[in-house]
Amino acid sequence: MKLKIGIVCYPSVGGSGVVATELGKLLAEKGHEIHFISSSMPFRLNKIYGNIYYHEVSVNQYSVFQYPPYDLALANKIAAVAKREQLDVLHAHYAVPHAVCAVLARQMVGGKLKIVTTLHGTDITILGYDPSLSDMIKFGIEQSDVVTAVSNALVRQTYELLDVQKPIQTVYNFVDERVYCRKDVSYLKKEYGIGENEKVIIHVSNFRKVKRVPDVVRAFSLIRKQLPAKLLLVGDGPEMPVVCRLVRELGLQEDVHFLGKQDKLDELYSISDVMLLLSEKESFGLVLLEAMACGVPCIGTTIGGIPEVIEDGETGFLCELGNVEEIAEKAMRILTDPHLHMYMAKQAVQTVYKKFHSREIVEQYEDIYVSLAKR
Ligand code: GMT
Repeated sequence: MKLKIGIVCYPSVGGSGVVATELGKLLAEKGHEIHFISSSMPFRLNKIYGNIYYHEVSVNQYSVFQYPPYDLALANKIAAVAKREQLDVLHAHYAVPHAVCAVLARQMVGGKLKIVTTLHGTDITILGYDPSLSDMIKFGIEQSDVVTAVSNALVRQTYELLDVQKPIQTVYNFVDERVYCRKDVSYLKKEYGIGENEKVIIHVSNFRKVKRVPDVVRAFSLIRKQLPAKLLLVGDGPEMPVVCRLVRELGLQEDVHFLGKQDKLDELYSISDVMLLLSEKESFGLVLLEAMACGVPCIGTTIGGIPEVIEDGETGFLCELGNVEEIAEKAMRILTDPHLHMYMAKQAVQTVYKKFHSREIVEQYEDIYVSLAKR
């Protein structure tokens, strides 16, 4: 059954936008017609597809409004696209504002639009604590036809925090295995001035406080004292000044590369030996999956959905939040034992294929859409 599917997402760099865009692309490859509705072109929509359409939400600035009415413009756009294109389903990534705007749009088109909402994390783990938004988030969830979350941990947190009655189904994130696989790009090490015998540790995030990037630097500092290594910090965000200062204080300027936002992450993972994601909140940790697909063992905290992605002792290690000694010790185990490294690298790739295969995840979403379209 070929469907017309609307996808509403945040287009900028960030896991939820990446997952939404990759999902749209794979659904289009399976013959569905995809309509992205967003404030700008999703950044991963980097190729032309005959059956992918993009509808931009533009907000006019009127002097009578103190704030531009983005949510209303989005609801209006969803309604217009749903009506004109006869969408079978609308998939909202994030409860606020997207699911709520979808509910409003459904009313505008006469109540027929089917809504799937995917919770990605921040909408629950941060905004869910905000009393000015929590009732609205709950409303968006309860009014959706089907709700999914990207990990079991996020499902549990949503029930605990918002006291919702709606069933929430876990659908894990995925990566495009054709893109995320280990490449022979060893020349890149030379380009970054990294010696043959130096180990490479990588961290990728948006440098928000919850990502605890200073812990990454502190753990690296302990590793660096024991063997020659470089740290690749990929991404940018509000914590960057704090991180730069810490790198200077620890005298690590020569050994830490600040790469900023990067597109070819698969190539950076391909020269990396260990990935660190030491967050205090993380519903899934898409970058872990990306790294694992490229054969990189991962070390993460026992937080949120991370233990569902990293299998402790198999595809990497789990560590207590903030325990940089433990993190460095576990990283050293991987970096100094080639057999363990090889075993974990292999297990990491296998886990991506067994537990998070894009084909199966996309099918799970398709089953949801089809059952709704038939209702
Ligand atoms: O991690 C972020 O700050 C970005 C955020 C987003 O909205 O893209 O990521 C969330 O969604 C990703 C995709 O499902 C997950 O992999 C991230 O774990 C999740 N972030 C948090 O829970 C903090």
